[in-house]
Amino acid sequence: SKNCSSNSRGALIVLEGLDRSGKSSQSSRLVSYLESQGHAVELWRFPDRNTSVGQMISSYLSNKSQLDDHTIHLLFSANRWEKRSVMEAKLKAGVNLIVDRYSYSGVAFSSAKGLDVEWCKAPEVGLLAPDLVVYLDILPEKASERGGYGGERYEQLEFQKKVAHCYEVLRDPSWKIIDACQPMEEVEKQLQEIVWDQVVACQKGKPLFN
Ligand code: DGP
Ligand code: NA
Ligand code: NA
Repeated sequence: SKNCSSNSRGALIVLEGLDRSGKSSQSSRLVSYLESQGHAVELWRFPDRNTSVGQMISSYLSNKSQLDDHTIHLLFSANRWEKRSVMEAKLKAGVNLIVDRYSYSGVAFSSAKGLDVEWCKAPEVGLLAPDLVVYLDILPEKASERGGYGGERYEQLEFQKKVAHCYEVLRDPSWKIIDACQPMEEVEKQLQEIVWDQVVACQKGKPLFN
């Protein structure tokens, strides 16, 4: 890896995917696995609905409030910014962070509404760069069959199709793609293999910024 320093730090690992792609259960299984292997690790998710910004987001997602598309976009971004310094401190202290959604959700979901992609990316500049992005790949039709959506604002097939397209545009060759239609245990195993390499690499000390 580039610029190895002597300090070891945690890895910033992001899981992305459509609603009901399995990110939440896979990220918690992954955390249990890494813990069982003796790694310092924490499960994080965005949006983090516990902060006051997060409560505004939660109210918007459950259709209890209406907000302009740009406004909610900036709130999602602010919700990541308000956690940035804590994340940085954890990583520097050697804690691996498994993060359920990050900036890519921000860009994919807002550009799916028709907002300009470059405008959507701008407020994300300066957040910590992930060491690894894993995309849980599922067709929107398959995801919608999984026990139905929970009824939040974005959980609609036609919209999720647009989000899937936006993720395809955002994807770069460094992303690891896992077929999320496989049995849960298979997805879990592949995720463990991909992440294991990354955790070991980061403990050799890759820099936190691009
Ligand atoms: P979740 O708690 O992971 O189910 O996410 C809630 C919903 O919000 C889900 O439909 C994805 C969407 N979402 C997550 N992050 C962002 C973001 O940064 N911007 C926008 N517009 N939507 C997001
Ligand atoms: Na959801
Ligand atoms: Na989730």
